Amino acid sequence: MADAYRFADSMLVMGILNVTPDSFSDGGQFLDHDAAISHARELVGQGAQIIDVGGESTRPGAERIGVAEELRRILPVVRALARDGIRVSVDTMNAETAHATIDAGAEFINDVSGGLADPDMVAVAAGSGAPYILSHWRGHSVDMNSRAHYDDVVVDVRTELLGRLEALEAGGVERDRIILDPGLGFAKTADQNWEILARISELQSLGLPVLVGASRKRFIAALLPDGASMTERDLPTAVVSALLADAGLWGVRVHNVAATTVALAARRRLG
Ligand code: PMM
Repeated sequence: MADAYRFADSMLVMGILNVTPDSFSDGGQFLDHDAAISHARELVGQGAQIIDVGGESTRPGAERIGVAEELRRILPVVRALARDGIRVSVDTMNAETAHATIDAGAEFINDVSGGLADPDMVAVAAGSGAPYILSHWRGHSVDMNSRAHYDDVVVDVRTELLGRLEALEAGGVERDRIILDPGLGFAKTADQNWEILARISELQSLGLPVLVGASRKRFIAALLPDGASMTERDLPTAVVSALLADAGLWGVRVHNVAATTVALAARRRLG
């Protein structure tokens, strides 16, 4: 993998910046561009090495928005962060958005659909030269829960990721700029998410860096008492981050960067 995005000595922490009115855990908080930019700076101060900027919610049941609205939400934010020297990934399923934000200084394409949602994405990823985060995905959020049927979730996710990896390579995205992500919560039940985490080495055995996004998701919330707040999900998220660091993961994508940074610091002292 190219040195520019290898984080060899420790696990990378990617801070989430959802510039959306409706994301499940932080929707509406950072819709204002200035609020979004200052939150990103705060996350960097807390230890995030990359800020993942998204303008379209993928919460279960979410409706799609158009590219114009997505770009209106995120493009000025991406531009401002890149100008600050902050490494940005763009969380989008749209080729046009990926193209415009890479032009504006984003460094990574984070496509939760693994190139399946937009037929032009593979070509844009190929032409951009940018590292591409390839997630496991079976369909849009509006009905993804009905697609959570697997013989063996880890084997099936691995096989489907491998299929997309081959398609991306055939389309001109070199293997050494692909990062794999099991897409926790995307067409997966709570038990399936835990199974994937427990057997993450089976995905790592494909020989590519692996990123995981467990932060604040419902299967994490299920560890807490009923009625626990969204921010209470940050403690179990941080614990999972530390355990994944033990597994040699490339990175975690989290909302509360400070909590994960502290968990990783504790792990380092023990390691
Ligand atoms: N999850 C969400 C959005 N983007 N990107 C990657 N690479 N992996 C994920 O698991 C992932 C993602 C949904 O969560 P959010 O609404 O909190 O951003």
